[in-house]
Amino acid sequence: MTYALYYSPSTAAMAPHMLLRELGVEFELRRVDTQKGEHRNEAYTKLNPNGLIPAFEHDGMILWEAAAICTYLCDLHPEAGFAPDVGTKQRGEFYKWMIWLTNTVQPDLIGWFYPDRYVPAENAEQYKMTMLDRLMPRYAILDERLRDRDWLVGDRITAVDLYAFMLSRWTRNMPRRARDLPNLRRLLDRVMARPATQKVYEIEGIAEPFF
Ligand SMILES: N[C@@H](CCC(=O)N[C@@H](CS)C(=O)NCC(=O)O)C(=O)O
Repeated sequence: MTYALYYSPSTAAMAPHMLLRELGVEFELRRVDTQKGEHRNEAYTKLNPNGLIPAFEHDGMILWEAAAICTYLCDLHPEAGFAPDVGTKQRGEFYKWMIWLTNTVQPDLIGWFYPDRYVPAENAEQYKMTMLDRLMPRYAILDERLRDRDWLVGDRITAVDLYAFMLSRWTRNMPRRARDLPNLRRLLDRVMARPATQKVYEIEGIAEPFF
């Protein structure tokens, strides 16, 4: 079995990277230099035709979409418990949170980071503020969910917590941040303290602020 993760530091590759380290499996890390535009070159777009990071290879089979990669890895390593068992109610909740994070929270984050892809330059600042106004109630939903629990699904860490951590840290330089919400902050601290997370930060060379 060979796994390879195509990544660039501090991107959507982070949750799959964290999960691979949590699982303790062998994998190759292949850096794509986005500064040089390598994510748009012919070799990379053969792997991910969207020209986006990450991509993942498993014995010649290619996946893209960070949430799909995470869920697939959970399925390949059920013994590690990073997703509840298939067919359980908790698995249903796992899908709910994972899909909501990737199709509701993540697009608004992309809108914040790349307003020029959606509106003319003169409207960019206003568009970013609209994204921020949409994002913060979504982080409040996570915060409320965590009011009386340690993890988003069940009673142990799952891939959904890693994904929520990744998307929360994308707010670290915004005027309002996920870490300002106290229950969510506890989750971020808990995930940050894990050896797998520390290793990812070390290897990706991520400096403060951490989230
Ligand atoms: N929905 C995709 C989004 C991936 C994505 O937006 N990747 C960003 C980095 S965080 C990227 O490659 N950006 C380069 C670009 O847009 O040119 C996923 O979750 O895998």
